[in-house]
Amino acid sequence: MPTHPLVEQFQRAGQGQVFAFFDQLPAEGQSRLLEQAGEIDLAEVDRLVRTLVAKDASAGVDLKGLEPAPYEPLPDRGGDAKAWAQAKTEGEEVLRMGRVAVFTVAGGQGTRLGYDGPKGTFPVTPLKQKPLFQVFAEKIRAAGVRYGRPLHWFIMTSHHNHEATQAFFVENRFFGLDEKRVHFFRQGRMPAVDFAGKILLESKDSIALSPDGHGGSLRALERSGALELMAKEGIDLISYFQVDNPLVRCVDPAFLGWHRVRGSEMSSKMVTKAYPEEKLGHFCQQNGKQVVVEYSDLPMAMQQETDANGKLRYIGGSIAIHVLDREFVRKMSAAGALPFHRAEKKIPVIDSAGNPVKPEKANGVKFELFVFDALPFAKNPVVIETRREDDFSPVKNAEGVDSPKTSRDDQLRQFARWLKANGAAVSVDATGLPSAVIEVSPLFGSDEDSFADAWGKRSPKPAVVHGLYLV
Ligand code: UD2
Repeated sequence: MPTHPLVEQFQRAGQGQVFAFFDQLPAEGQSRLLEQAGEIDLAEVDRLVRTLVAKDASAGVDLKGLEPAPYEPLPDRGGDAKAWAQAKTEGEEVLRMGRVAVFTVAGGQGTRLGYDGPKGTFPVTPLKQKPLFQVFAEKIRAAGVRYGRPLHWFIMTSHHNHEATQAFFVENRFFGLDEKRVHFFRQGRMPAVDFAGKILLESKDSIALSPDGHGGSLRALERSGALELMAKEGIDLISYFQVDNPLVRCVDPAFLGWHRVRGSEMSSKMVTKAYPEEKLGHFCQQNGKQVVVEYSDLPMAMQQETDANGKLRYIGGSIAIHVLDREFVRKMSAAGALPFHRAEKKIPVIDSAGNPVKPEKANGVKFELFVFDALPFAKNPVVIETRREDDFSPVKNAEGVDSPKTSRDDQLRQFARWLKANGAAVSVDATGLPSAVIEVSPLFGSDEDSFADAWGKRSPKPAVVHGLYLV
């Protein structure tokens, strides 16, 4: 039987081991392996092995000339109130014109949370235990009503959770959204290699493949036809956020407005870091370009540096909320546009006899793309400050920081704050945490403004708020 052309290509590239058990496999296994092999760009793998795995590959991030990036502070923290107001007006305008799509990256595996299903299905709200996806869906529905244009929502999944994610939406009738405006697509995968650069097998008929990182979203948006669809629908702005953060404003007029006013191709939100070791990327600039340096890449001494007033010098923490121009995404979706990062991992493999091995220590390298690596290529990138309590309280760990408990408490604080700001009596502790369990449905109010409008129209209003669900 002639050798399959793909097998020959792998052999020529020095990756013939991928097909070591091919002849022993039933037809089904053979086609599975061939299909997976067909996903792999051998030239890309070869380049990554030379630049990121080989002994002489340059290690670490270049810190030469690194400085903190400038940002637009909030009006009550020294920012220009008029410019913020103008930005908000501009943002409301693009929302009314239907030029904005929402985009959630939801391909991660929730390993740290110890949760098995897609992370978006994790229950997060204090009273109704709504899952993350429902919180976003309702915010998106509410924004559609507020601005008179229903929004399209794109959700990036991974091979691992694609079916389960879609099924969850079907079971829940898309949480009231028009299903024609909810679009799912899978992110790409990358093969893991051993320290000699050889692609690893997970089983005889399956390559050790893993998601290509949230930066893979840019090429997945293009490959899936999402950008095409946006162009047809007159959408040129993409509101990007991560699946783990129930406080996020899925669309934020002021943020969209800053992006427009500045002629930015990719904009970002920052919070001031709560403490030096906080696990956030840092907004920096280097040789006139904006960059994000991940927490693991910025030496602790630099993370701890302070200015003359004792304020952290690298204060701008990235919370992974961006606005991207559609055409900028198209440009950045080209192969090789974004750099890959390497991560040494314990990768379950098979040995040369085909027996499964669960390694005790890192046995190989995975490759990942990060979305913020597009920033240095963006024209006029702008960073705006946001209040953590308005935009960021992720669910990442089972316990401790960024856990279901901290996120629930932050949601409760937000609901209490909105109520108090509008004259309701809510008893709270010194941290603003209410003693009663309150929940505000995004369909009632999803930010300060929409809440104030809805509360203003509410009649009768409770004078004192004990337990409450507002919908
Ligand atoms: C990310 C940022 C960090 C900070 C923090 C805020 C990186 C490397 N670090 O840290 O700087 O902004 O978020 O919360 O980004 N995802 C995919 N596909 C993938 C990998 C991830 O869709 O292949 C999604 C995942 O579902 C999640 C998001 O990307 O929504 C973040 O991924 P993470 O949990 O790996 O990032 P984290 O918390 O280390």
